Amino acid sequence: MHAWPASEVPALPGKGRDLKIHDTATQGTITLAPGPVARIYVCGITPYDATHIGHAATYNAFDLVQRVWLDTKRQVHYVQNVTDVDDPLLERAQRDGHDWTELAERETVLFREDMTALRMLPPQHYIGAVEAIPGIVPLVERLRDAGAAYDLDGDVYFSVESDPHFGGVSHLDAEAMRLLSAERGGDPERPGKKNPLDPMLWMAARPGEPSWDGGSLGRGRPGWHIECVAIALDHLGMGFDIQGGGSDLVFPHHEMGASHAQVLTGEFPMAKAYVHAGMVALHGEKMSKSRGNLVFVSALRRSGVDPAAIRLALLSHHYRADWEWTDAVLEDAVARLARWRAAVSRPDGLPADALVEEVRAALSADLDAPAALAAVDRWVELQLAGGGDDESAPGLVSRTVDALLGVAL
Ligand code: 5CA
Ligand code: ZN
Repeated sequence: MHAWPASEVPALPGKGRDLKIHDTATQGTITLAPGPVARIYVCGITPYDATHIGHAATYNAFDLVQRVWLDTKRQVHYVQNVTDVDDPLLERAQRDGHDWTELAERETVLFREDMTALRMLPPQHYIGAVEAIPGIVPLVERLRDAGAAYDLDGDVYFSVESDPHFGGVSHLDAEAMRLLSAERGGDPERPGKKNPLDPMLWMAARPGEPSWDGGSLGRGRPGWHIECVAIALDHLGMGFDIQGGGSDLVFPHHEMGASHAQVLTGEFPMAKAYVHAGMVALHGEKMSKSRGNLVFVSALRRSGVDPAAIRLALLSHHYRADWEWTDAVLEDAVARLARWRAAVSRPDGLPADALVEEVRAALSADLDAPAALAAVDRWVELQLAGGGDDESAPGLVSRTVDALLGVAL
């Protein structure tokens, strides 16, 4: 699949700092010092509805990661998937009488437009589950041949007991895992499984559902976790820097994915850091396609909201916080954007070298975007109150805000 166009990232004077980031697996903050090419995998959308503010907030967090790395003069190798075949997509298409491929294609097009408008940097590899199937099948065969997967009425399950590190991403107890598994696509109640938590790797073809040639597995379609593992290993290899997604992916998705990869390769860990964004709520509940309490990025754009204001609204919350979308959040962002634009449109201003370092310091410390905004706010207030005579300052502030925060002033 093709991704979306990249907006240019201005180079800043000097060099940024290495990223310190909270890692779910070690339950602490670690300093990542990637080589010249930093590697990141971020779980993509299941395209059965438009991009909502919750999605955008999660992708914003990982966009900041890349901007921090680029500022350290590294290259970034970024991979993202599209879960373009899965139960929720098929169910939605069936419910609405649409062709599932057309639904997936339409929503993926819209997602690309939203990401472009929000100035999110595109992945180098943007891979659909369907196009990944030829790479998934041999992985499932290998797991089965190694005794880490088993057949149940034609479906193939991964045995969580085959990974000595299983549980090391989420640190949940068995009961919590069972509940989350049932809630998030698993089938802990299915009789015949070796362990109720075992996730499906390959689902045998069901009548009326799409299916693909699975070689020795028979016709069917891939499970959700192995999809991301196959794409990540194919394009990044083991030991990449960050596996990213929202906190609703900690279990089972990222736990299972790590186990699949570790059993397949015999290496540990799959990713140096497992990074999770908090959940955005609307009217007191997590914004979710299944609940339908959504604010769409595309709807805001259509109603005339500047995407830069949406981006500032996302940035005004720490990525790890759970937060609530309200009209006031957006109004504050619109007002902030206007102030910032007024401040940088003056011909000269207060020297801004210290501000560049403050923004760098804030973002490298576990992506503290609210602290970065506060630093810019301070410069802006002084600038609007009178400013100085440094002709290069307004341009430097614009470039800093663009390069590190993805906001075009
Ligand atoms: N296709 C899978 C990942 S492989 C998936 O979870 N798709 S999704 O469309 O449901 O979500 C896409 C991304 O948005 C995931 O990282 C998910 O954790 C994140 N996300 C979903 N809802 C919210 C929310 N309310 N707030 C923050 N992030 C969210
Ligand atoms: Zn994923």
